[in-house]
Amino acid sequence: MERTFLAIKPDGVQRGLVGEIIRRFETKGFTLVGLKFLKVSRELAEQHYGVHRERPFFGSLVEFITSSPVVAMVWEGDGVIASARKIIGATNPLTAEPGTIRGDFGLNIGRNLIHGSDAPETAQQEIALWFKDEELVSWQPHLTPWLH
Ligand code: 3AN
Repeated sequence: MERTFLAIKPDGVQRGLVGEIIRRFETKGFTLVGLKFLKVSRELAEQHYGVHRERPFFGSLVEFITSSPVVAMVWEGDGVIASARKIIGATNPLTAEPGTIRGDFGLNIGRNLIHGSDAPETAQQEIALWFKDEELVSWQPHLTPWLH
């Protein structure tokens, strides 16, 4: 079953949107398999955002993500990687569609509330970077078989 890594960034936590954001993935029907609340170290931030190392905003991105706690999560379900990206919305909240998390709550590209893995390879890398195997819980909700 496909898994993706999602993180509610410091702005999402500070604005009291943790419940609202988690609710969107829960009510969609995806399965939560990992969850933790942590202050991100500089080392973890630099590894997570490694692909952006040469971008002009890399320094401020690392400053921001390490500035206050985040909620790190792993969600599971068929097609969850692409679907979560749709639920999250475009990188720039000002152009993100209404109905998406960023479209509904975001104002600023540097404060866009949530991170979601963009492809199967990055999802695997990010899950391994943020979670130990024993922190992930494989389980099946006892609901109708078609709900995943
Ligand atoms: P996404 O999070 O939608 O996958 P990426 O991977 O292009 O977007 O960018 C990673 C993060 O870098 C974004 N979530 C955003 O916080 C930040 N970012 C991207 N572009 C800019 C920019 N032009 N100025 C400031 N921050 C940016």
